[in-house]
Formats: sequence, C-alpha cells, structure tokens
Amino acid sequence: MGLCCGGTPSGGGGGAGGSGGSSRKQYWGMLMLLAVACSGLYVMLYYRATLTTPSLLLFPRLAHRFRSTDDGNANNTSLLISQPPSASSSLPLSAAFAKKTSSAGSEMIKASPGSSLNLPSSQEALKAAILNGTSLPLLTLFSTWAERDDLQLVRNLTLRNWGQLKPFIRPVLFTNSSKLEAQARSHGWETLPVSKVAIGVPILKYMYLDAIKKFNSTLYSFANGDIIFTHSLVDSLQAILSDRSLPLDKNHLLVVGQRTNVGMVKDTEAATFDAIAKVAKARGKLFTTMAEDFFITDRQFDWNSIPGVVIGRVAYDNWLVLHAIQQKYVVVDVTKTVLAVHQTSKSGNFEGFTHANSSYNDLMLKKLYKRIHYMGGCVDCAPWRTLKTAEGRVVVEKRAKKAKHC
Ligand SMILES: *[C@@H]1O[C@H](CO)[C@@H](O)[C@H](O)[C@H]1NC(C)=O
Ligand SMILES: *[C@@H]1O[C@H](CO)[C@@H](O)[C@H](O)[C@H]1NC(C)=O
Ligand SMILES: *[C@@H]1O[C@H](CO)[C@@H](O)[C@H](O)[C@H]1NC(C)=O
Ligand SMILES: *[C@@H]1O[C@H](CO)[C@@H](O)[C@H](O)[C@H]1NC(C)=O
Ligand SMILES: *[C@@H]1O[C@H](CO)[C@@H](O)[C@H](O)[C@H]1NC(C)=O
Ligand SMILES: *[C@@H]1O[C@H](CO)[C@@H](O)[C@H](O)[C@H]1NC(C)=O
Ligand SMILES: CC(=O)N[C@H]1CO[C@H](CO)[C@@H](O)[C@@H]1O
Repeated sequence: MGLCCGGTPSGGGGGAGGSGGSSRKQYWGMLMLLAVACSGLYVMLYYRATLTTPSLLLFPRLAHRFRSTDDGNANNTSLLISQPPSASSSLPLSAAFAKKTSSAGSEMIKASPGSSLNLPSSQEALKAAILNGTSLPLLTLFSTWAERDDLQLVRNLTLRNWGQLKPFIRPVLFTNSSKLEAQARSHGWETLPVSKVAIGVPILKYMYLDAIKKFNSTLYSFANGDIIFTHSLVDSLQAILSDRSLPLDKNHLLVVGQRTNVGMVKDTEAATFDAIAKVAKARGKLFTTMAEDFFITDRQFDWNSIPGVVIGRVAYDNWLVLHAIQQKYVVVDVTKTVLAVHQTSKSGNFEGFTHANSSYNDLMLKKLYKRIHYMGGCVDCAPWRTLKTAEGRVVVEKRAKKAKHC
C-alpha cells in the first residue's frame, strides 16, 4: 500500500465495511494505467520537489470530500522532531533484555509469561516452551477482511498458512462476521471484533491495541490477508530478538520487508513452506521497496499516538516506517531472509489506488504533518537489515549507507 506504487488491500483491505466493491472495479484498468503512468512523474514531483499534493493530481474528485475524522492522539509535531522514546516508562524490551544478559550462557532461561525475551536457543525447545506455557509466542499476527467470493481461495490459503506457523506465531482475524469467525477458528486462529473503523475500514492502531490487550506475545503485527509466509519468518524474528548488538533495550522495534508477488497461487503451491518457497522461486517477483505489507512491532510501540490511518489505502505503510525511522526506532528490513508471498489475484498489485477514499490516509497525514517525505519510508531505508550467512544462519547488520531516496 505504498503511496506511490500502490499496494494490496485485496487481502487486508476492503475491511469490515467491504467498501470499494464492484462499482469501483470498472475503474480498475484505467486507474492502474494511470497509477503506473504517473508514478515516475509522481515520484519526481512529490518526493523530490515536494511541489504540491500528489493525491490531488491523481484523485481530484476525492479532494473536496475529505473530512478530518479519527486522528487518534496524533501529534502535529512528532514527525518533525526526532524524539527517542523517553527513558523510563516505555523501555521496549528492557526487562527481558536485562534478564537475558544476566543469564547469558544458560541455554533455557526460565520464563514467565510477562517477560518476553526468554528465548530458548533451539526452535524445538522454544516450541516446547511455548506449548507448555513457559515462553510466549514470538508474534501475534493479525489481519482482517470482508467476505468476497473472488478471494475465497486466497483467504483459505492464508488461513491454512498462518495456522501452520503455530505455536511460534498466533494468528488472529479481526472480524464481526460469524461466518468468517468460524472459518478462521477452524484453522486454529483466534478472532476479535473490529472495534474501530473509519470510511468503513478497520483503523490500524486499534487492531494493535486490541491484540496487545488481549494476547501476550513478544511481538505484534498486522499483515495483509493475502500474504503467506514460511518458517523463515520465525527464523528471522528469533535472530533479531537474540541479537545483542541491536539496542532493543532502548528503542522500539519495527520489522518490515518487501513482498514477493506470485500470481494466482494454487492450493498445492501453498500447501507447505517448501512448496511456497518453490513457487516463489519459479514465478515470484520481488515487489517495490515502496510498499510494506506487514509491520512487526514490540509490545510497547507507540501505537497510542499513531494517527488513525486505515488499512488498504495508500500511504499509511510508508508513513509508519518513516515515523519509526525518524523516532530512531530499531527498524529492520528482513527482505533478504523472510519470504512473504503476496497471492496476487485478478485485482492485481495496485488495488490501493482503486478503492473508494483511496487518499484517505494521505490526506489525514498531510493535514497533521504538512510535508511528508514518503520515500523515506521505503523498506530499504531501514537502518538495519537481516542477511543469511553461508551456513544459512540469519544475522542482523547495520546498513552501511543510506539509499539516496531515503
Ligand atoms: C469516502 O467515499 C465515499 C464514496 O465515494 C464518499 O461518499 C465519502 O464522502 C468519502 N469519505 C471520505 C472521508 O473521503
Ligand atoms: C499477559 O501477561 C501478564 C503478565 O505478564 C498477565 O498479567 C496477563 O494476564 C496476561 N494476559 C493474557 C491475556 O494472558
Ligand atoms: C517446558 O518446556 C521446556 C522446553 O522443553 C522445558 O525445559 C521446561 O522444563 C518445561 N516446563 C514445564 C513447566 O513443563
Ligand atoms: C474455502 O474454505 C471454505 C471452508 O472454510 C470452503 O467452503 C470453500 O469452498 C473454500 N473455497 C475455496 C475456493 O477454496
Ligand atoms: C463489531 O462488534 C463489536 C461488538 O462485539 C462492536 O463494538 C463494534 O462496533 C463492531 N464493529 C463494527 C465495525 O461494526
Ligand atoms: C498543527 O499545528 C499548527 C501549529 O503548529 C496548527 O496551526 C495546526 O492547526 C495543527 N494541525 C493539526 C491538525 O493539529
Ligand atoms: C493528543 C496529543 O498529544 N496531541 C498534541 C499534539 O500537538 C498539539 C499541538 O500541535 C497539542 O496541543 C496536543 O496536545
């Protein structure tokens, strides 16, 4: 859902309200062409010269419709000033960090549900510890979607795939539909009601806040409902959480990565992690660095003060990454080590441009922060990244230099 090159609300988007339905579809072809054709110009005008409001160039008819709605506790100035989180109250992983440091060397550190970083070093031990309740799941991974006949297979494959990541990952569907709830539960998912919407679409921050309130885990993430993962996600999260060179005791964490687009993923192609890796290799295409489809944060991340952006509409992803980088959070790009396959459906890869209210987030953010250098919120602007060693181990390294567009 990058502002420039669009994204994919086809899974996560549409949201509880399921807006942007068939009446919009007819614009699809035209808008996609427009989006692609304009993106070069758009980047130039917008990101380099910051001339004018690009969304108005693309969507003049939406401009006058904007009303300020839920902007949460968003602060007008927080984007302009880099403020590392205050030292006391919100130390992200510090308690656990201290514990980990003090008992370095012991392989299985005694855990309590509240202390998050007590990671057994082997995955088997971690699995056993999560199952017997002495370790927390690594990640609560949530999504939300509306019923849509054309996406039944996509959702079924996502439900099955995220279920296969248990117990390391706890999948959660936000929905008010009893039918979707039953479907999700049959795949071992938890469900929660959608507590807050705007323009008929779930507001991102409340999903995080609700998930954090309801479930204990070390990390939390929204992901679009058409993204399927492999065990590489678990490997990378474990590597990040156990890397002592990362200042996770002082700063919040945000983990993002590029997705790999695969058209029309079949049931068998998504049946196992190996099958997913195989189809990604055979027909996958790494998508732009300008879109993010998942946002893994620590439990104390400042979700309370994040503006009320909604999923499935452009701009929120880049803004969130930009915000985290400006706040000097530990932002890690896991593109090289996490396979996140986007099940590209007929709606394509640029659906974020075709929904009703597609500029909703952009307009809200502009109102709050005036100028936003969205390009600074690209995946490759993350100060850290993961890499794989020759032996296949995941390591984290600080990026040597910033990309120009950042
Ligand atoms: C969202 O889109 C709908 C339908 O196009 C429109 O009626 C409404 O005013 C829009 N709302 C906002 C906040 O832009
Ligand atoms: C989460 O952990 C805290 C203690 O660390 C506990 O008080 C709380 O009940 C737990 N919440 C859930 C939903 O398990
Ligand atoms: C839970 O599993 C871990 C890992 O196998 C083990 O070390 C620990 O003793 C178990 N704890 C309990 C209470 O069963
Ligand atoms: C998806 O799963 C549901 C059951 O949860 C099933 O009724 C439906 O036929 C499946 N659809 C596809 C296209 O796989
Ligand atoms: C979903 O249900 C909850 C109650 O379970 C309600 O508070 C909430 O407003 C509903 N959300 C929507 C979008 O209707
Ligand atoms: C942001 O702050 C400026 C002054 O610093 C103020 O004029 C403006 O109304 C504020 N905007 C919002 C959305 O709070
Ligand atoms: C909710 C909140 O913290 N808002 C603050 C953001 O900034 C404005 C000034 O621009 C303050 O008045 C608000 O208190």
